[in-house]
Amino acid sequence: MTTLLGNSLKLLLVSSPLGALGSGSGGGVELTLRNIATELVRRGHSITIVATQGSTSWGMPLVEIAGSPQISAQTQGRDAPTIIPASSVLANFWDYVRQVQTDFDLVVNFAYDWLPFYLTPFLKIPVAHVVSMGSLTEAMDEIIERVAIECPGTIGVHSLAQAATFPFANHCRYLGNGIDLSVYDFCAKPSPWLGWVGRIAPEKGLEDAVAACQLTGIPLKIMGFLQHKDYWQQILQDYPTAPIEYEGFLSTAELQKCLRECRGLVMTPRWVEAFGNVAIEALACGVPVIAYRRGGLVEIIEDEKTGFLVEPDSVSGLVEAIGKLDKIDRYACRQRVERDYSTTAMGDRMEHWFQDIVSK
Ligand code: HBI
Repeated sequence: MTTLLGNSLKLLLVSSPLGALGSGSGGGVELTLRNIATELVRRGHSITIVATQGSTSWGMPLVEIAGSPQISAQTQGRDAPTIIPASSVLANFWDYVRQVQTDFDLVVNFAYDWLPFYLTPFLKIPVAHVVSMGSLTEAMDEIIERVAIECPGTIGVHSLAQAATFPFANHCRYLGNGIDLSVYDFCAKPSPWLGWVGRIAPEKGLEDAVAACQLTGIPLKIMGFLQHKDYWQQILQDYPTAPIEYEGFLSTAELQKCLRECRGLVMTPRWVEAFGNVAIEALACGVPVIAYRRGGLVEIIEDEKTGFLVEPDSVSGLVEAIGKLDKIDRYACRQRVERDYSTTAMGDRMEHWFQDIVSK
């Protein structure tokens, strides 16, 4: 079987060890892995997904592995030690990879964890690492840099801003990201409310979006995985009269049905978002994005054209941008995603990357 760029590859995609694919606990990586896998199958490559027991694989070949999940990397301090729990699902993932590696051309690692990077030189086949976050700990920076130098061209990042957080920025391969535009319906005439989408956790800064809606009186629909219950309760206590509604953790189809109707999406990251999948999902529906000028979002949103980039952590900046939403041409938002973030555009970047690694 040959594909656009040569013969088809046998790819082993190893998921994030946080929780089951489809549960939301893996955050943006779940959508990223799904879109990459689906697009590469469409291009004639063969895919096998390794993920935690209870995962969905959207109809693609899946190997479910049991074991204890990793602690979320962004909850650790910069000097956090590498922790591997008893009966670690991550260690079980890579035991499996070692056993079957000769049946594949390339492993694609989606875990932001020390072990897959450390094991890379021990394996017989190459590993392409899709790094899902910016710099978080010394131990991760050190082990990713070692692989970046020993296995040149195998460290993939979603944005230049994310690469810039690492001391080895110039060793990173830009991947961007991509979504299947056919599942996002353009909406020309929005409803009056605003949207906020993401894991409900401190690094996502939801309280600022709630504060801005309290000030403007514009209702806010909140969608996403309720990861941090105390954090959510604190917001409800601090803003008892804010016009907010929690819609729950939604499937992509349900998410876009609600998201597309929003006048605008508000993104309030406290940290360097490696990319901002939610931003391209909103833009695909014609929804302008108001975001703090931070991380990968700066490369996605064109200020005053497809949304507004706001002074980081400035609620008044959010309020001012909300007042200007009607200036944005909603169709320009859709066109931006069609140009750079379709699964075709992303698939080209991934296919070139994988072929470059395998041909070395
Ligand atoms: N933490 N330890 C660890 N491993 C991951 O793969 C990981 C994580 N935290 C968050 C995360 N992945 C995903 O939500 C990324 O999409 C951000």
